[in-house]
Amino acid sequence: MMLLNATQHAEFSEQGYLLLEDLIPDEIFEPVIADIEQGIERGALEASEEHGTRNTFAAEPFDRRLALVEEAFGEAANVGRHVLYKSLKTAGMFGLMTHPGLLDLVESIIGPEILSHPQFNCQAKMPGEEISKVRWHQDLVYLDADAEETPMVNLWIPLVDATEANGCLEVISGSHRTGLKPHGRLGATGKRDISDEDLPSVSVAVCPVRRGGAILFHPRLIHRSGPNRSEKIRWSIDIRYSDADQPTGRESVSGFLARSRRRATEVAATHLDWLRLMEQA
Ligand SMILES: O=C(O)CCC(=O)C(=O)O
Repeated sequence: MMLLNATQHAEFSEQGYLLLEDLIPDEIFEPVIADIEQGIERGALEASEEHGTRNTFAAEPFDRRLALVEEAFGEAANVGRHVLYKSLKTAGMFGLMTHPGLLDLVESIIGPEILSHPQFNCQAKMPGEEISKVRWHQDLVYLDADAEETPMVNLWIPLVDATEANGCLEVISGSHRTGLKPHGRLGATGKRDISDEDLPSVSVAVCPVRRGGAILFHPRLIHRSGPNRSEKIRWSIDIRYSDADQPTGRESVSGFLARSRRRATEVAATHLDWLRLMEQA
């Protein structure tokens, strides 16, 4: 079992995050990336047919393809709709969410009754961005207030190397101990942000992380991601886990039981169980 050691526990309590390298093997990423490629293929095929071509840019590399497809067919074609944000409910994604190496770490923070939380995202941060679209925020504000005390932990997982140049995560170390801040709403995007005067005056940690690594962080940690000034897409997945016996703050959407001692027979075995729960919710 890969548990956090005492030093990592102390660091997590103090800083509100941990940068972990070499946590997720390639064989876990490959099916996720294959699922994303398949979703892009579907979207690109639909868009290309409308444009009278059948070019889906299939030979392009993963970290360029969606950008090229959007350039060809326009953002309005929404080619990424089958994979972005909460669309990726696939076997590959389920394999990542239930990777024992991740669940062991999660268990050492929130205990053995683990719900894969309904709030998750697959994000493509597009190249050539001058201003980041993800500003300072705390993830907990996106959940109903009844989840404020629910033991919960977040994981941010890059599918490509995340660097300062392509907009890796930035965090305010220790900010999870400074309370929930007021958040405004950013125009029509639905995204929330904290204004500069409400930010604690502590230093910002820029957190580059190579593919295979992840950032484990507290749901109250103030974080953002920088602009993507590179020429490639910064793909990432963010997921959360919460104590399965406590409110998720998203009662209308279902997560799935990822590990449990008390309710072992209810643990989701495949992504089909997850889909079934989503339909029932
Ligand atoms: O992926 C990003 O750019 C930002 C992710 C984020 O803010 C989150 O995981 O809450």
